[in-house]
Amino acid sequence: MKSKDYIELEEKYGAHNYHPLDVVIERGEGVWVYDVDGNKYLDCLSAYSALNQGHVHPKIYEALVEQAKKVTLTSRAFRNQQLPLFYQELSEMTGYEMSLPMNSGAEAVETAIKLARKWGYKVKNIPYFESELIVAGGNFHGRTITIISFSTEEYYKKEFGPFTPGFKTVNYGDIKSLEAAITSKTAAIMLEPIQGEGGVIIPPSGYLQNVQRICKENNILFIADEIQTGLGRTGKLFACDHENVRPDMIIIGKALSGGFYPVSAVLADTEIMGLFQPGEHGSTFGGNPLGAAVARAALKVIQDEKLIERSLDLGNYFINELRKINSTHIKEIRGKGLLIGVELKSEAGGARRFCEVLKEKGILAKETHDNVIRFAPPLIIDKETINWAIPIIRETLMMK
Ligand code: IF1
Repeated sequence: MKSKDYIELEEKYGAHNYHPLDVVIERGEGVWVYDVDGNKYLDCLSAYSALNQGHVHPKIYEALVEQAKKVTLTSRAFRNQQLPLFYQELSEMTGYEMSLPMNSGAEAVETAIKLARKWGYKVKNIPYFESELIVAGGNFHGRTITIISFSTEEYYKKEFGPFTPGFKTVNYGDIKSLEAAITSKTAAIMLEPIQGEGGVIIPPSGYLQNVQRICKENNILFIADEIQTGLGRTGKLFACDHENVRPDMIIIGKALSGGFYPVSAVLADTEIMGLFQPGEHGSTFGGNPLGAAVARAALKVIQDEKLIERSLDLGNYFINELRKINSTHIKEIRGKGLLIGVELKSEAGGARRFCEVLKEKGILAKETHDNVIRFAPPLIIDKETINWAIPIIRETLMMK
């Protein structure tokens, strides 16, 4: 079967909730993927940062296979051998005393919201059912009903109400707007330290520090959604580390399993995480031994291969090379580490057409919000490969 046959099948039998580029990937290795017609591409999306360690990393693969031979799922009704080691290693790596494993990012976000609400009632003494959570305009935290309830993107929510109450939106990057939204019932503020889906939006320098300060002054929890920005993507373990900020809770997912298997988690200290009581929260698959083994290996790869340092160095290099491209289409290039957005002017005709051409030339990148091309290759990428990609990106951005 050729690409077009697979595409036909997919369009016929699958829900049309996506509009993917027409590349049918058969195999991936490191930073490269291969389609069913034998073409080779550089993956500059990394499954939205889930593939920081690259495709089919041999060490993570080995961990997956070894664990799959033994036991894959116990449920949390029983204990398993992998989970305690995962907890310990995650804690040692991140400096948070405890964690709670889930599967998808959205589930971990929901978990953090539940925990923040509980903290609001038990610790802050907010009257029951009156807790408020502050979020930012332009956010992306997932697709569940509660999460889309506080999306500011019409398209994600318009036809899916009624919505979950208890959320207030402030302007991202604007401290005054945050201050104005706080009441005695505010339990938490939840933010992405860089908005990925929003178009690689980096808040003004000092913003995260100010958020942290205001949270402390007002007895509010600071929750950072680092599902996309965490685990080395921006050149630090967490994007909050760029401002030396330590949120009360951090949510991670995506690269936590190096793309093999959905594993997400909420990180917090005992004082907060300790509030959950048996039976109040859970998941059939969350914390399963296969996922835990995969995540342990994925974290080890980040450390052993110094992917955080790589991301910082090569990210700087990549951005500088992109900045040398003298295309009239470019409005702004921004990024941290290997999370890079090239924003095009509105008259450029949309980012999608450039992504289509990049694909033809062997680079997979995805537009976000009409006018931004996101470049976020696996963190294992090397300078040579960036040097290969730059002329292609230049050529593409120079087209009429
Ligand atoms: C899709 C976007 C990226 C996330 C942050 C939570 C989640 C995500 C900061 C939810 C997920 C995804 C989902 C994916 C595309 C992708 C995405 F364009 F949609 F917004 F990365 F930029 N917090 N992001 O970025 O995690 O439940 O999906 O595991 O196709 O919806 P999830």
